[in-house]
Amino acid sequence: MPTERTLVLLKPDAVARRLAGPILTRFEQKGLRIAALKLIQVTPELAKRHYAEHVQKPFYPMLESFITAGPTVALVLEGKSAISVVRGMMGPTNGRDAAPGTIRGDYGTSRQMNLVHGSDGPEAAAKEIAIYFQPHEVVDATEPLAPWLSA
Ligand code: YYY
Ligand code: MG
Repeated sequence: MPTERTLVLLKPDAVARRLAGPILTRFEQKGLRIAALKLIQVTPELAKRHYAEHVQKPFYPMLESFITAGPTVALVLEGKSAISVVRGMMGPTNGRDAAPGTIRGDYGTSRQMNLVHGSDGPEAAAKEIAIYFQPHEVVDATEPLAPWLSA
């Protein structure tokens, strides 16, 4: 059960709908630690780096318009199995398929405007954290309560 870091985005729909706080609260309540956090404007160039695997797909132009449409909160979350824990809390891509209790299931019915991004594996997490954050922006911390959160 390794301690992992994952790149999470609270996408422009989450920020515009004033859901950044409630979604962040869910991750904190789960016991994940915020290791980095900032509000950014995603540029088309940044979107192409982040979504490199999707750039050639038919839906990419719409995805780029959406992700650059307004401010996004970028964060690094840390915890035991943080990558899969976050993916589980997000739910599947399409809000219509996402079960109640997941973020996408509770807050939306869209496939594109699905509120949140989370890295889908260790390689993606390393790549995506490096796209959004300089090494010094990701803050180490020793947490006295760690054993109570994830022993
Ligand atoms: O990892 P996840 O966000 O759940 O889905 P991906 O398959 O990586 O797609 C990235 C992003 O692209 C997705 O969150 C919505 C959007 N998208 C889309 O607009 N239309 C599709 N047919 C597939 C994905
Ligand atoms: Mg993905």
